[in-house]
Amino acid sequence: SGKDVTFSVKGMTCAACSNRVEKGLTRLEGVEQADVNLATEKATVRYQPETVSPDQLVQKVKDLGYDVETER
Ligand code: 9UX
Repeated sequence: SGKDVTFSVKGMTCAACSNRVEKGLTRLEGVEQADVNLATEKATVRYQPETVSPDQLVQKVKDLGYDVETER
């Protein structure tokens, strides 16, 4: 179960960046899966909405030092 959200992550310039973002998101409570693609600059996260919000996911990425563009 869980919900999926996708947003753009800007400022990743090597594979260690995308791995860092992916692991950081995955370690958040309520995150079931996180995929971060360096080439497309997309993060797709499956999360439990009872536990964590998309805003918190975005904030985590910003805390790691990257910029986020959300889709609408
Ligand atoms: Mo690669 Mo990213 O040396 O913050 S880890 S640029």
